[in-house]
Amino acid sequence: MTRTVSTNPYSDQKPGTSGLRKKVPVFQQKNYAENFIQSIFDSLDGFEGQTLVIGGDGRYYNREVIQKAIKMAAANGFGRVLVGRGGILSTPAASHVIRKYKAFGGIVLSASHNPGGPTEDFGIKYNVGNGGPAPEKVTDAIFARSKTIDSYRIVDAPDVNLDAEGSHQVDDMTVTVIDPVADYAELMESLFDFDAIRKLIAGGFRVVFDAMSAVTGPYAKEIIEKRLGAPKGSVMNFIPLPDFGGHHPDPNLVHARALYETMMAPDAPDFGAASDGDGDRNLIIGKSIFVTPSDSLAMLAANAHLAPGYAKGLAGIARSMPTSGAADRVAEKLGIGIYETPTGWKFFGNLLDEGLATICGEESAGTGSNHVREKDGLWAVLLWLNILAARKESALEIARKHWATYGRNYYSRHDYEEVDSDAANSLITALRDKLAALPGTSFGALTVDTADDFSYHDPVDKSVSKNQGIRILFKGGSRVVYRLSGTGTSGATLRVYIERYEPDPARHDLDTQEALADLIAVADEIAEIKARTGRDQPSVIT
Ligand code: VG1
Ligand code: CO
Repeated sequence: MTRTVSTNPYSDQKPGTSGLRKKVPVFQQKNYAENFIQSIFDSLDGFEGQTLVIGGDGRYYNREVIQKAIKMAAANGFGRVLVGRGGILSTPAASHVIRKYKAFGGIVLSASHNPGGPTEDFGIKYNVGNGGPAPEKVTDAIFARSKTIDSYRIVDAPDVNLDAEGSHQVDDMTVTVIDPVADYAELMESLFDFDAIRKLIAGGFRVVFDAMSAVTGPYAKEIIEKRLGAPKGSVMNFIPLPDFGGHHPDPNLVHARALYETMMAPDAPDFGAASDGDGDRNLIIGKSIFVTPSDSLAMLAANAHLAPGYAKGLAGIARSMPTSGAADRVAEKLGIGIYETPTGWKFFGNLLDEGLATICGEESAGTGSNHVREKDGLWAVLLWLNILAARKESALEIARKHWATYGRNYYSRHDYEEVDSDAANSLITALRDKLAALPGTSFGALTVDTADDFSYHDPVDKSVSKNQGIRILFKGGSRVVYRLSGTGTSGATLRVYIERYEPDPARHDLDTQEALADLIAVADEIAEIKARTGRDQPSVIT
């Protein structure tokens, strides 16, 4: 029985870089989740009788919102819901399930790398029929609707048992609880040479994977231990916990410190990796070498043809604007297209759908390809393993040779978290005001060549996205980029991206922060970061 419930709108349901993210108590306000879900449905057309995929990263409040979403989907006229067992679907697995079963779209419940728990973060994002995050015109419509919504629809029905596979009837709609791993694992087997990786591992190559008590645990257990034969224990922290064990499921050098130290020890395993809360990011650490995500994108693109799924070569490479230019050099050598998009995976969808790009990546440890329409953490790990198995060289050797061929893009991101929002906004405004005057100005040995606020013109649908990050490019190719995060939930996070290109192989073994020291100082001088934020140093350096 469908009920129409009257409600009052909230003014703060604007989706950010990747869906709506708020603290759990915000989501627990009366009708808060319902309003947003109904706003999604109200912004879509033609889903009557169609399939909706629902799943999440297992964080606190996941199960409650899944039950609401199922009952609301039934009341709004969907014909079928596919939901992962236990309410689990990693972001890339959800993308694959949407595509494979030709669903109308999907609701993915996640706040990705943000911590989870009763007072931590929760999130809802909507993915469209190609399996990718809703484009801006859809998220704008959802936000507009959320500001005027006055009722939502829901059926009165008992909760669905999410813990056993099988089908149930909820009013006129069928709900099927599916194995969250099976379809995804099969897709991975179709892309990579599992035999070669199995042989590598059987020969004593040691892999460790840290699932960070988040969603990739069940996927990595099945694929890395069961199908590829890595010994039990190779996958660490493999049970998804509602609070991620109290940690940030953010695979970077701060939150995955233990893995980093393991990989730098004299008796280190050969290959270490980690993924984030919802399984779409990756951290790659070879024995004695951390591979920056920007370099990883370039190295994967340069070697992808060694994996069966990419044997025919790549159509093009796409990277977000703040991501280093390392991939550009690979694209140039391969004679293929290179695309520069704003931050956030939603901008890659058109390029992938049109066949313009095959591999995409972001400096924030997201890499993926046209196999789904999301970034994919385990995919990146498996492509690395496939390349290691094919080249029979270590990650360190592969990186060294890559730099010798293409030069090295020293790269680092400095994050200033939970900065006062007004201070952060006025820092950006002041920077914007300075842009026109900067070209030609010198700071020590560095002279500004161009300075702008990045605008993206989508080559496929011709949409324009403005104000996507302040870029300051120096003569010689170094650059600094500033932008405010669109995924945080308290205060503002200022991200500063710093890059310098070094062609000389004799200078490829420098410490990254030292190699970038002059640029880091200039980045502060131009934006007055210390003075305006009151911070002496960044909260996180990656
Ligand atoms: C961050 C990253 C961005 C990524 C986004 C979502 O966004 O910088 O590259 O696409 O998170 O990733 P922002 O706006 O905070 O810089 V995830 O793994 O949170 O879905
Ligand atoms: Co994520």
